[in-house]
Amino acid sequence: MGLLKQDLVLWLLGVLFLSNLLLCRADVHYYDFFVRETNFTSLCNTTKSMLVVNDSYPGPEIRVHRQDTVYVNVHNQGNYGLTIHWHGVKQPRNPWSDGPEFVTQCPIQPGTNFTYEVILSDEIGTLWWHAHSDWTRGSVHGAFVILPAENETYPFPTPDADQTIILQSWYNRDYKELIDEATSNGTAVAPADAYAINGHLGDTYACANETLFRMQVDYQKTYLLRIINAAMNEQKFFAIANHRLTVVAQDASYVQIFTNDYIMISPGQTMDVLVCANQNMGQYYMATRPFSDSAAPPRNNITRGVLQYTNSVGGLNASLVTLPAMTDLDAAANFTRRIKNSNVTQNPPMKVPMDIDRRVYVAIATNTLPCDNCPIQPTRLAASLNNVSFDFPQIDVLQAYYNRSISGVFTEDFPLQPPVFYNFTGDDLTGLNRNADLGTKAVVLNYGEAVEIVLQTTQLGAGGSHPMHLHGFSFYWVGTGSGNFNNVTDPSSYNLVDPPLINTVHVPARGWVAVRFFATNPGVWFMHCHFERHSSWGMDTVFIVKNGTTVDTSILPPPASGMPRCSGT
Ligand SMILES: [Cu+2]
Repeated sequence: MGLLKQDLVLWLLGVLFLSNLLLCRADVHYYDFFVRETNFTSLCNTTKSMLVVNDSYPGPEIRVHRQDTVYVNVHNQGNYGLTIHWHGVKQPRNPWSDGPEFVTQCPIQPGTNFTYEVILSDEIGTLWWHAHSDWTRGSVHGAFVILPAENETYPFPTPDADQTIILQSWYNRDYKELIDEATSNGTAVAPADAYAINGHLGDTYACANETLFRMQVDYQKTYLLRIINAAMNEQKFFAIANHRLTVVAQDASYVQIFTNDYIMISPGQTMDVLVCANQNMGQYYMATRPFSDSAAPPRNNITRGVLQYTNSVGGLNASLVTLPAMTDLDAAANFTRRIKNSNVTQNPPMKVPMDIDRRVYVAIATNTLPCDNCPIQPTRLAASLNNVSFDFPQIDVLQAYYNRSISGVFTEDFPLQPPVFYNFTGDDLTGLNRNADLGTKAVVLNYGEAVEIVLQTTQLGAGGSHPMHLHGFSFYWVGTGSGNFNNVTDPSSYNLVDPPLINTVHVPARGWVAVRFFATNPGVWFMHCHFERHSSWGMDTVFIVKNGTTVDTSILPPPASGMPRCSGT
């Protein structure tokens, strides 16, 4: 089926949309990222050496316009190899610069550098960048702000200023040490010690010497908050005392504007939110705490910052800021279901596949695997998609796929449905075998195919929801429901009119979501849970989109200067 007549019309509209934007000059920007260990002190004077970019936590902000191209030269001055990913940038035809370690590249080794070519297309608003190797993204991350193109306006009154708000997890120990130790023991990394807003832990922790993040505002001005959930394993509620939050975009795509007292944001997601400084001039807390529906919840800490009116007098009133309880499922669901795609002209025309060529039904689970070398117990924790626990190869999948002379790196047989059907969302799964199969398996899609992925949570292991992220695409989130997905009756409940266009979807506990997209970006694209512990355990897979029939629908050649070398090649 692929692209039908109706899709052709939409495609032409899309070309017009992009060429309109291109009438103005698309700029090229150059950034240098120096990645090195820097000392930071927090929580009762714990000093730790942390790998960061340009000595800052969070790292430097990239700030460009729509359709620009960005070159980032990453100089690895640290002690181990790493990669960087440009989260939510679709990188048309250019998987070479996408970043996930051993999926599209091998790590940039210490003492070497690699220049990423980050190609923007229709993204608008806020995205972010982060390391994509082991747990290093805990400290190696920053905002990626995409302003309207020169001849383009916001689909709402232009805000007076903007402010990036990055929600983070803080560990007293080194991120790499933590995951290396947990991996060799077959155990879980302990929950984060604290949470931070823009690197500040705030005033709720045991030691009173923590700094508060302060955002200065002028009375009656409107601010665009660019909120990024960079936390490792925690979905987050966020609110500001006395101030309502007006959501205008998610994952670099405009949404139908709505106002709420709080937001719920999953790791990997970004939200653009307007806040008007229209209250009595004073100081107001902003606050964040986790949302969790898992049997293995994170710490229920609140971290606070301050919204501070210029020339205000008087102290802070802690009682004014209210957040939903950590386990408030309704608060999370009620917020998330309000997000709808907007038909403003600043969004690309909606191209929701009405008929699909391929459905991939994916059961998400946490598992255990036998472990002969584990010192504590003879099993290790694992996770899987359709019972395949992703085994990271030693040579990246992209290189092996592009250069067919390398074999044995991956196979093309990721199961298109769960190998065993059981009551995925049932309570008593005690009799089930919790083993998974290790493998490096990909789904291969034809260029232009209309794809539906149905993501199904299971109660195997700790259960709970998962923020599932796909590289190389934004997809339409067309459906969600509780219980086990029914492929006959559930599609009738889909929203094919105004589904949000996002890159990370919240898959609810004891339920499912359906997402759709056209496979028009040839390349090798990672899909994984954005809870770092789950991704480390194997809750990942790879989508390979084959080339189309023309040069313009085929993968770009690798960079002339070469890719980072894999060991042994
Ligand atoms: Cu997960």
